[in-house]
Amino acid sequence: MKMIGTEKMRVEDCEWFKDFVRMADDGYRMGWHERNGGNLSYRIKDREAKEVSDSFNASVWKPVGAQVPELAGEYFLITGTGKYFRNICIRPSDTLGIIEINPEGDSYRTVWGYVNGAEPTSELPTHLLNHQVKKRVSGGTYRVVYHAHPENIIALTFILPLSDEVFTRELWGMMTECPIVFPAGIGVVPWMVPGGSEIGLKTCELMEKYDAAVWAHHGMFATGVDFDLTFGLMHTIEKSAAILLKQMSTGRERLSAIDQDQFKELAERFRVTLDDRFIDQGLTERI
Ligand code: 2HA
Ligand code: ZN
Repeated sequence: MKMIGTEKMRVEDCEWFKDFVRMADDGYRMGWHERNGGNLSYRIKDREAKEVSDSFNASVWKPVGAQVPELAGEYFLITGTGKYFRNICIRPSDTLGIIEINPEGDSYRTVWGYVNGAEPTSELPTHLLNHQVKKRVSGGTYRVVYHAHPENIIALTFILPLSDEVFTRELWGMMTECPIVFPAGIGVVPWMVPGGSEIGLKTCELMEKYDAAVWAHHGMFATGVDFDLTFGLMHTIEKSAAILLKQMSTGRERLSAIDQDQFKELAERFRVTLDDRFIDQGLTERI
């Protein structure tokens, strides 16, 4: 029977839930989630949370390990700690959970999922701190935070200087669409211990300006309005990193490249603002 207006749904039947599961599975198939590597979270819309609230069963409040007052009362669908991305599509209620943030923004409780007793990802502080920043700077449109371990971008963190300028300049230069896909550039976090608020605070500082941040010798965080844009951003950056590594591996000199004027043409044609510090032609030579 179809009820109008206040229709109640099973979490597993919601489009946003299916899209989350499909994105996680796509990431696994890309090879970005060995073992329990990586994590994914989605800030659920109020209307979507209401539709499934009948299936919520609240557990006890626990500390987030960070202050996220701007996320008070929000619900998140988020991967569980120790869970394998390759199992998400076959065991979603075991590998995923929905959490609610308390009114003070310092604690969370599980309201759905983690049926075998798991907790949210060890990267919960970074996810929530990134959501808080992106919600604020995007006027509430950003909803997805994604962490993966793509091999080419990780490899680059061993051979390029760990700076936003060099990573952005090099990756933009590999594929014409890159400056259009991430016109603000990307940030780089030096090696830090994962899983705490310290790395979360450093990452969310970068998320004030960028949609993606590389974690040296570890992986990458990408954020976006929806699953397509966030997955697409991770995919584009990783592909560009692969092209850079391939051309470096040949040991041959570059005979041509996208030049400064061509970047300007791109910016005009696609109406994006490209920061000059990322298209400094001298930079590549200075590496
Ligand atoms: O194991 O990727 O950074 C999950 C992670 C931690
Ligand atoms: Zn990781």
